[in-house]
Amino acid sequence: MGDRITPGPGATDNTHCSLADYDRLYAQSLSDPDAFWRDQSRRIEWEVAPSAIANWSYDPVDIRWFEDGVLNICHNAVDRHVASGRGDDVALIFEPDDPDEEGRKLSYAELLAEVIRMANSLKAMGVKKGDRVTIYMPMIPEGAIAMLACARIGTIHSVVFGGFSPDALAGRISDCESRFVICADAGRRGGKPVPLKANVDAALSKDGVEVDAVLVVNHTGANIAMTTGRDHWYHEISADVPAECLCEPMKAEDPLFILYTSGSTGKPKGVLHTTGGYAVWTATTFHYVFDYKPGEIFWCSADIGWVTGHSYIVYGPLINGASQVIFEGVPNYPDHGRFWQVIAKHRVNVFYTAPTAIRALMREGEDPVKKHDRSSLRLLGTVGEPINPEAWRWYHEVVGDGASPIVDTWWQTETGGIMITTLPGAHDMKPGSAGKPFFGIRPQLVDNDGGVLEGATDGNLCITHSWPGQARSVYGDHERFIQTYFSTYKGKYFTGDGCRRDADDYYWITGRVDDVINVSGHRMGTAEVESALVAHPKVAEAAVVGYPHDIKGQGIYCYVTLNAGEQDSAELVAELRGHVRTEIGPIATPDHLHLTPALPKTRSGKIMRRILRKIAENDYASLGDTSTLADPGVVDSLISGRLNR
Ligand code: 6R9
Repeated sequence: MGDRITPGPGATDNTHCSLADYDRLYAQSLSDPDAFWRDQSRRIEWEVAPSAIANWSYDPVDIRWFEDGVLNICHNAVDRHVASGRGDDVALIFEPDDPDEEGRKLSYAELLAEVIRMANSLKAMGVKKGDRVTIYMPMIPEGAIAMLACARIGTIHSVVFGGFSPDALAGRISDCESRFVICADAGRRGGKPVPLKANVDAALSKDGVEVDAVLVVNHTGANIAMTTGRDHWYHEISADVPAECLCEPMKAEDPLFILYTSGSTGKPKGVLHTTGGYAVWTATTFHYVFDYKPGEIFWCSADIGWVTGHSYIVYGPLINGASQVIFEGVPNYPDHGRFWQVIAKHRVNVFYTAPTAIRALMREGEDPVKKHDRSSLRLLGTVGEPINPEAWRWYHEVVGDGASPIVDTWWQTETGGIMITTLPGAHDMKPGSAGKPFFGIRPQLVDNDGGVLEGATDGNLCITHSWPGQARSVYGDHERFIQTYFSTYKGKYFTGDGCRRDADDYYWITGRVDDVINVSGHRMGTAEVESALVAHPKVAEAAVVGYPHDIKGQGIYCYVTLNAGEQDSAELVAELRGHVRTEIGPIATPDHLHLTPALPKTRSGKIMRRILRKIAENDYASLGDTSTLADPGVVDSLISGRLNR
């Protein structure tokens, strides 16, 4: 059942939610969801308060929350704090990549002025309500400002992670028929430039990818090309825009954003979130899970290119009026103490990061941590992948000096916000377990045939009832939304994760059960990497699997067969790894590339991935039944190939 750790003395004083509160609120959220969510919806300032609360069905799939409510989420994240006299409170504390460079702080009043400036610049470029705008930015305040500006004028943002390649960017621009791009000249990460505008140019040079306008923020002064008529410098176009811009009234179910995420098949899906339910969900989860109190400093080290950045850098914290750090850099530059130095410098109270970062820093020992003052920390959080108990303990004992509770928050791009976690004032923690369902969440474990499993057991994790932050569709392909999430187990949302429930009703996520691998907390479809590989002229066939990796959680293992006449060589291996990197982005770079004369196939020609996974894991004893293989000899040659690398 795992160890049980009770938060230390003082750690749970004065929290928003005790165990008795949790039990009462959770019970109410199940027995009377309308009353519960009507109460929570008051965290939002509505132009028209909703009278309808939950209105959803999983068969057929049609999800609506707060349907007749009207609001603007940017108003809730920015304007309302200024209007209520808190305009001088700090909203964003920008910490640049280079610690010697001066950062900057934006108050809520300054943030409002910046958002208006960006919103009016977008309008000046011809952007209108309902348009899709692609945002490809470094981790600078303008990234969040661009998202808020879109929300303000009712356009749908699609943020693409700055580490994605021009090809990946092009695919995401054309899939949602985005006519506008917001980017920076370049970004900086770990002392190296990231050529964002050059990547945009490369993406837009591809056939069929065309936009009306590109808005370029000058961040580093890089030497870049500007296409006349299409590209606009932000500082120029914004110089003479009006200083006012009304918030567009949005219906609760109007789309807010699209975010592309990898699935088990085909190209990435544009997960669609709408306005009202997402606002209520991010506001409520941020309040309870991070137990935020006015005046505290919050820091989520994610990138705005992932859902964590959307929900817990932009919308959740800002709707709650929080003060937070936006960090451009990486954990190991200029040295392995960088995270802890930032925590000391800005007196961070709540820190939210990924297990992969914790594991990488743990390798460097305690000294880089102990060098910096972490006495401001009150609460630690993790997200993105299962955290191994050893890393959990290091985070708790070394980083948090045993004093700060940890919230291990399980959720997904599709869930919009945190779904399973302990609450700091309510629950004991178990290293490696995310904990308990958040309000309104009904997890269910099922076997492969959909049979419901009760009690302490292992199974496939489904959610049986909708919650306000749930994704509503896949952009432009509702059928794919239904197929992906609601058809495996009819009438239930299937998460794609495996999970164990223990006798204390704690949930332990065991990882993906589909063909999605989780590399450093980033989702990668094996099919995406395979299609990048087979696009190479020398490659005949490819099969990609995940395998356990000390730092990244999972690594990418690629089996590749070459076209007739091509020779296996170290140069070719390097070339193919580089090829995947260029096609998708650095996060997709294969860890192992195994050239093999053949892949193990059934007689019907299906690649037996189960065997490939075992070989990648160096686990040859339990290959299971190989009798259905067309050519069992392939397995021996794969094993000797694995051992030689
Ligand atoms: C927020 C985010 C979602 C997948 C999810 C699961 C894994 C996320 C986790 C976790 C164990 C946690 N995951 N948080 N696994 N414990 N606390 O990461 O969204 O990028 O869509 O990934 O990440 O496998 O299904 P996303």
